[in-house]
Amino acid sequence: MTDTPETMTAQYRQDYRAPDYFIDTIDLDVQLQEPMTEVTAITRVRRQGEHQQPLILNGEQLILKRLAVDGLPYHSYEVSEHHLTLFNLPAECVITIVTELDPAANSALSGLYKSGDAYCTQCEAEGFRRITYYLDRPDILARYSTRITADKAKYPYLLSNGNKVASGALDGGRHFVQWQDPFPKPSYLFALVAGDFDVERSHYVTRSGRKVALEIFVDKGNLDRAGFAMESLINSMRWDEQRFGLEYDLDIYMIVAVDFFNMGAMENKGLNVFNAKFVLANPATATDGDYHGIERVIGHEYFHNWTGNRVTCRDWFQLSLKEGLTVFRDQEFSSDLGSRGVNRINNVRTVRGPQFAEDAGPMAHPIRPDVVIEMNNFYTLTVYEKGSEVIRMMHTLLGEAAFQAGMRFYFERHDGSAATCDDFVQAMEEASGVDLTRFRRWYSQSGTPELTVTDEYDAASGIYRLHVRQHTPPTQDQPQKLPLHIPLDIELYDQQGAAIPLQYQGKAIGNVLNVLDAAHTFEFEQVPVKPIPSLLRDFSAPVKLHYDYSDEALAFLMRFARNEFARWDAAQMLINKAVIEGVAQVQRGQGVELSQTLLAAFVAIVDDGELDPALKAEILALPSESTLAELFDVADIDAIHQVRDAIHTRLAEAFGARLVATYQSLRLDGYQVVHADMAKRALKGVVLGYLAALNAEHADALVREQYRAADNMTDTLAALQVANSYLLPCRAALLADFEGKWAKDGLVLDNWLRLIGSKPAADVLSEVKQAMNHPTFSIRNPNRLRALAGSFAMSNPVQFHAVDGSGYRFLTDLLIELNEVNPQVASRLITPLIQFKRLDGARKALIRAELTRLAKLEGLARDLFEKVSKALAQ
Ligand code: B3K
Ligand code: ZN
Repeated sequence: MTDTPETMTAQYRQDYRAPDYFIDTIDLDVQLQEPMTEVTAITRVRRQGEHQQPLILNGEQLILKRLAVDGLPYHSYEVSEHHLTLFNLPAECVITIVTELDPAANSALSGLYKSGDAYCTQCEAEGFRRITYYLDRPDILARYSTRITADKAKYPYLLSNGNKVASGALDGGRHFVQWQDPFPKPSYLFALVAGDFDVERSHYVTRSGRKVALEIFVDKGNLDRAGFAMESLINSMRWDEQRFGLEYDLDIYMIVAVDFFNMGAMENKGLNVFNAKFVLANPATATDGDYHGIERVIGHEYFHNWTGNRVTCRDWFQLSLKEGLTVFRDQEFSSDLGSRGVNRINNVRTVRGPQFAEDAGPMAHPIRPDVVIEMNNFYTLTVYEKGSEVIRMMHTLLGEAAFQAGMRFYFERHDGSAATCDDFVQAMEEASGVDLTRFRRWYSQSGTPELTVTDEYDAASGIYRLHVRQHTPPTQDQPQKLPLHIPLDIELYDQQGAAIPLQYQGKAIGNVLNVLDAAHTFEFEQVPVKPIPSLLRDFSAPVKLHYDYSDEALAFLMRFARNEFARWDAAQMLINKAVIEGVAQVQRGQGVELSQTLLAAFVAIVDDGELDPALKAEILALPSESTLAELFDVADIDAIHQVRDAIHTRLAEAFGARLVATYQSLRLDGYQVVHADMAKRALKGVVLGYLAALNAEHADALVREQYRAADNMTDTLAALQVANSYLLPCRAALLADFEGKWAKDGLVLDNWLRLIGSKPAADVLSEVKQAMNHPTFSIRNPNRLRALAGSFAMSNPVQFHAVDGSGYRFLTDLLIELNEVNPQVASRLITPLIQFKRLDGARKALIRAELTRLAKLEGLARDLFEKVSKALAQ
């Protein structure tokens, strides 16, 4: 990397200017050949208005071979490391640019690169400029035609966006295919793939009768793993018609699964490129979680066809316009097809854990950021997950019917164009008549708001009052905060667990209270007894809630709340209270004591014959250590670990003989990917963990047996996870057996790498380093790297934060190597090193020293530079 300081400068949202030139069409001719690929780009360019500005095209790592304007060689230009600038152009012209590039040398996996033997592309956010010189910004919408030429034997499939319009054989064993995309699109949605694949084919007839060919391209020999992805694609197409009234618009939809990919998948028009992890699955190789992930990501990319592709983003600061909305849509898809409660719980875990941590760290930003150095750094939990929560709040405030009216209005107004977040809110507001003035602040304000609720009950008048105060603590990017419009969903219960109707001034009112100001009091009439409130039901806003619940009240809600999420949430709060008290006890040198109320409430969950086993599993699975760390100003890593462990053991003791009985009752004959069975397997895994806490010797036998008898990857991995977390005697043998079976299958081996990275023992780093020598491991493959190094850095807090600094040093050394190879992946892995605000002074000092070492690195990539400099500014 030889980034000049000039490229480290920040871009500001406020500085947006409409482009000086438009590009209406682009004809690409891509000659794939070794070693250099030649790209000819012919664009029709139109000056926007009267001005003398030059045309400044973006380009990186390209060799310019030829430049012509209106067919004649052109000399009035300048080339620099990042630009091609053309002077004195006529108002309208045709520009021909011939460039060369080297895909095999592209380990950053942005632009055109090689994944194994195949060529593929990744252009979002700014990868197209690594293919040709172009106005590489999302508000330039052009019609693309793409001709690809390559060796026919090595690359029988040549794919691009849109419809195939011509193909044929050429001399020298080469062939070509010509594609035409009828929809104008921004360059980030361009894609090209060339390779030899097995193809899973099906079709879908849209509700207006268009027959769409569906094709999923996988590596040779993987056809038996493509069926579920196809099923998910068909389900997505049907669901989007039924719930959003949106239909697919081309005659073909292609998905290509590749091994080398920086993130999950990419929604290129008509030609999605996917990380193979989110396509390939069969019972022997994939867990229930993997199946869920495939359904979600296939849906997500498909839903982008309308929210992202038909209506795209004006500039990258508006990213949440497409991402927050599309995450909301994929969450609804998963919830309509599976369990709404369980999906909500898992989405909330992500927001409360890693997203809140992002808000509290040096990268804090609003869902619509104001300032960016490297755009790839803003594909964040804030833009995606909190972005989805913001859409969900609008859905809560408007209701489904008005929200859908807003969606229709949004498409009527903006289809075929590049829009802003404001445009979206405006459409929702106009279609519904709901005033969203204050709500808009969610787009500009960063950080996690905190709601503090107190209450009072007057028995004589039957009046119950809720006093709600909101406050958003300052974040690194924004010291001043304003009150937001927060929908607060509540319910009140009497002592028998019956819901008390909400009434004010003689009229029934809905469950969603509008908190608009810093302080607000809500009054409810005809409340017969002092109620127990269920607050922030369904996590109706991405905020932290403070209400002084007693253990008894939480146990009550775990039992009586009418909503699944609220029951789970009450259990979380009960555990959180116990962890806060437990850490204080441990710090005073005492043992961890749990209240009888807590123990009885959890025993009642195990005993509840009516409860969906999936929800049971969610309630019994304790919050992760990193989520618990968010409860403290200074997080005592070791004490949190110790207390969480102790709670787990106390609960196991309280469950006692119920555990074996439950474990045995969850046996299944045969493997099916259906909710009822997935639920049982999830609960079985959680129960096996409790059994290990109770009696390691017994668990060792059970784990060995489960591993031996398993006919699916979920049960296999559940056994391995317990063996690993409790360091059972069988650990080494089972891990070795697993490695022996799957040594050549990267995706499955990732599970093994994750187990190694999360080994809860002081020698974990030596095992990690050894695994890096595994023939299937490569620092160039993001999946392998994330599985091994990511699990160590993000899911093994005690070892990663070891007080000798070995974890920090290991990660920093790796980042230095990755800085050259793949800065985008490096920039994701650095997260646990920059979020050090809650650590103690000694650990902070160790981390600062490592970050300083990185900061001094010559040729530090922009991606890392942005994060390291912000972290050190803390
Ligand atoms: N839009 C892509 C993400 C691109 C990330 C670029 N660094 C996948 C998605 O959100 O659907
Ligand atoms: Zn997306």
